[in-house]
Amino acid sequence: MIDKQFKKEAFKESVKENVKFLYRKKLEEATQEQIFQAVCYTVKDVIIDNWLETQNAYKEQDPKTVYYMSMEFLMGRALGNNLINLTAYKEVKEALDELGLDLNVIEDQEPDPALGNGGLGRLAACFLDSLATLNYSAYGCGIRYRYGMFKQQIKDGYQIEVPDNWLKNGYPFELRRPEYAKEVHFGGYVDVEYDPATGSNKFVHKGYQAVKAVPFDMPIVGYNNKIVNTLRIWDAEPIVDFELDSFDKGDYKKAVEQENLARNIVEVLYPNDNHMAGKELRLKQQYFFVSASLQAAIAKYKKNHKDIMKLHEKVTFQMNDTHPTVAVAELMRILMDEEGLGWDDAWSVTTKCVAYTNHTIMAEALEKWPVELFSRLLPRVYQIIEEINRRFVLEIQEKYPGNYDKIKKMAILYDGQVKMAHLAIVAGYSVNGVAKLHTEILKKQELKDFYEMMPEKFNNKTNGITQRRFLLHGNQLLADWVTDHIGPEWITDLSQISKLKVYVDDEKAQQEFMNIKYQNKVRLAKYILEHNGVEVNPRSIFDVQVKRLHEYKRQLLNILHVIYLYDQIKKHPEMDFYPRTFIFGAKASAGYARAKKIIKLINSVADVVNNDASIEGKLKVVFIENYRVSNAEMIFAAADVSEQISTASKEASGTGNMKFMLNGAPTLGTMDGANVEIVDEVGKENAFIFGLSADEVINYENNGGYDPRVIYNTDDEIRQVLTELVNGTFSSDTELFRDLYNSLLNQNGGERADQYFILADFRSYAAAQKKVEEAYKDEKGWARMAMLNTACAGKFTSDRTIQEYVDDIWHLDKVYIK
Ligand code: NBX
Repeated sequence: MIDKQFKKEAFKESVKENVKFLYRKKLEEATQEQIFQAVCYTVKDVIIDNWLETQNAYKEQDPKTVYYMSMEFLMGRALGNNLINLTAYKEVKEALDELGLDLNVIEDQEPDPALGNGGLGRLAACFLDSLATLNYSAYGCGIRYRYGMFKQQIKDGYQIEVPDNWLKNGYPFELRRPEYAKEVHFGGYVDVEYDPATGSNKFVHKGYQAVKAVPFDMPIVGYNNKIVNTLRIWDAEPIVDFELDSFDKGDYKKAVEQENLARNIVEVLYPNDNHMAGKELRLKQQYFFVSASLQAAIAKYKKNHKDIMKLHEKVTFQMNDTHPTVAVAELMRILMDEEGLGWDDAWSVTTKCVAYTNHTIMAEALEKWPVELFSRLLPRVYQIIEEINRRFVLEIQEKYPGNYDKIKKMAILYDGQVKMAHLAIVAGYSVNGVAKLHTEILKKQELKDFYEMMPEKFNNKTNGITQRRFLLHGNQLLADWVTDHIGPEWITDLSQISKLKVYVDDEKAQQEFMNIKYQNKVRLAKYILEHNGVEVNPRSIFDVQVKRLHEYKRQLLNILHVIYLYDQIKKHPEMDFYPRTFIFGAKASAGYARAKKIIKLINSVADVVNNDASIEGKLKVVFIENYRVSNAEMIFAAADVSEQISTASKEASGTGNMKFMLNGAPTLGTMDGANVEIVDEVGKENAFIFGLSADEVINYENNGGYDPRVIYNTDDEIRQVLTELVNGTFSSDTELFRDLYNSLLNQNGGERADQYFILADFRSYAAAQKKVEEAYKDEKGWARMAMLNTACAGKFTSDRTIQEYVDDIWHLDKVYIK
C-alpha cells in the first residue's frame, strides 16, 4: 500500500512547501531540525486522514474499546516507526535521497519521547503498536510529562542527570484537544447532604482545589491496515487564569495555588524503576490522569449508549501495575456520585470493567500509601476505599471465620496504609503476571492468599515485543534478508519466522547472517567511537547488558567477572583468549546511590582495562551513555551475547531478552522471568544457562543458609576480585567502592549480605561465560545457534501477547477500514 501522498514527487513537493510555510525558507537554507519538522508534517498529513477514517469506523461499528492505563509510555521516536507502519519507509528514503537528504540524519533530529523508565513503559508502547496492527480499538491513557526520563551524561565515570526538555522545539506528532478537557479535584472535605429527590443522603465534595486536564493525542499507526489509534496523554492547566490585576486577596492566593498545582503535577516523570517513592506528588499524578481518563471514557460511552449498567460491554480498563489503581475507587465515585448508581450497581459495573497486571514481586516496589496522606488528598475516593475494604474484610471473615491472620495479610487498609495491589485484586476481574514463572510465583508465594480465595481471576500473559520496531526498523539488513528467504508475512505474523529453521545448516545462509551481524557491529563500533572515544574491534565478541541499573539485575556480577577475566589474562598472558567487548548501558534512578556506584565501577574498570597495553586489546569495556529506545534498536542488532543475569525469581519477565533473541543473540542467563520460555523455544543447547533456580533462591530467603563469606574464604580468585575493589586497582581512593564490597560480605541493617546471590552464582556464571567463548570459536556452530535464536523468537511478539489479552481478558472486536 503506497498512499497518494507517498508518491515520490508529491512527497518532495510537500516537504518543500512545509519548509516554506513553517520557516519561510528554501530547502537549501533549512536546518536538519527544520527539515525533520517539515517531513513530519507531511507524514502527519497522511496519518490524519487515516486517523479520521478509523474514528469514523469505530463510531459506525461500535467495537468494545480497551483503555490501557499507564503512568508510562516509553514510545521511542515516531517518525521512522510511522513510516515503517505506513509501509512508506523505502519510498520516503528514496525521495529524500533525491532531495540530497539522508533519512537517518533526519530521524536523528527527533527527541526520544521518553515518558517511561524501562520495561513497563516500553511494554505499554509495544502493546499500542500491536493493538493498532491487529485492528483493535484502543486508547493509551497517560501523562504528558514536561520532562520525561532524564538524559544521562557520564562525567569522570559518574552519572549526571540532565533534564530532557523533549518539547522544546514542539513535537510534530501531537495534537492538543482542549475541547475534551476535564476537571480534576484535590483536597477539601466531604459533606453528607440529604437529597430530597431520592430521599437518601448523598456525599458532596467541597473546598477542593481544581486542575484542568487537557488531552494531547498522539497517533498510533497500525501496520499496513489504515488503523490509527490514539495515545492520549494529559497536560495540566490552572482553571482560573492567573490575573495580575486581581484585587481580591483570596482569589489571588487561590490563583497562585492552582497555577502551581497545575504546573507541578505534570512537571516530571519519577525516574524510579521497581521502587516506590511514596511522594504526595506521585499520588497526585496518578489520580490526575486516572480521573481525567475515566471521565473521558464515560463521556464517550454515554454519547452513544444509554445504559451505564452495560459499560463493561463496550469498555475495559487495563491497569498497568498498581500505579493507576485509584481508578477502582474513582470509577465507583463517578458511577455513584455523578451517574446516580447505588453501591451494589456501581460495584457490579466496576468489577466487570477493571483488570490488573502485576510487573514485580520486589517488596520495595509495592505501592502502599499512608492513610493520612491519601485521605487528605482524595477524601471522597478514600471514603469509598474504606467501604470497599469494610465489605471485603466481611467476605474474608465469612470465608475464614476467626482467621485474623488472613485479614492482616489481605485487607486493603491495614497498619495505617492503603495497599494498592490488594485494591486492584479485590476489584479486578483479571489479575495477570507477565511470564509463566512470574505468574506461578504470584500464585504460590506473593499473592497466595488471594489466589486461594479467588483463583479464577489469575492468569498469565507472557510479555512480547513488536518486531516492527525491533527488527524491521532497528535491523533493516536482517529484516530484508529474512523477507528474501521467507517472504514478508513475519512482519504481522511472527510465528512465520520459524521457516528460517531450514536455513540454519546452510553455509551460504550462515555466512550471510553472520555478515549482517558483522555490519551491524561495525555500525555500533562507529557509534561507540563517536560517543565514547573508545575503539572496539568488531571481530571481538559483543557481549551486551543493557537495561535499567538495579542490584537485582546484577550488573555487578557482570563487571566482577570482567575483573576476573582481566586478572586471568594478566596472570597468564599466553592463555588462549577470544577477544571480547563488554558493553553496558543503564540509567540509575537519581536517588539510588549504590546503583550509581556500580556505574562508576564499570567506568573505572573500563579505564584501567581499555588502557592497559599489556593485554593487547583482548578485553574492552564500554559504557554507552544515555541508553534509550533509539540507541537500543542499534545495540540489539549488533549483539552477539545477551546478558540476562538477574537473581532467579526477581525479574518478572524481561523484554530486552526477547529483542536480543529476535536479532540473533543467544541468551546468557539465569532461569528467571521469560528466559525460561526462551529456553523452552530455542532449546537449552542454544542458550547459556547458569545459577541458582528461583526455588533455590526463595528457599534461601525463607530459611537462611546462605553465607557469602564461605565462598570468599575458600575461593582465592573470587577473593582476589573483591580485594581489587578496595586495594586501589580501579581507584586511588580505596574507599570509593567500599560499600559495594561490604554489600557482598556483610549484613547491613535488615539487608542480608549479598542479598542478590552474586557470589553464589559467580562460578557457574564464569563457567557459562567460558562456554560462550568455546561456542563462539566454532564459527558454523555459532551461526547456527544465532540463526536458531531468530528462528525461534516467534512466540515473543507482542501481537501474540495482545491476542491472548483479547481472547482471555478484554474480548474486543476487530474493526476493518474500507
Ligand atoms: O516490567 C518491569 C519488570 O521489571 C520486567 O521484568 C518486565 O519485563 C517489565 C514489563 O512487564 N517493571 C518495570 O519496568 N517497572 C517499572 O518501571 C516501575 C516504575 C515505577 C514504579 C515501579 C516500577 N513505581
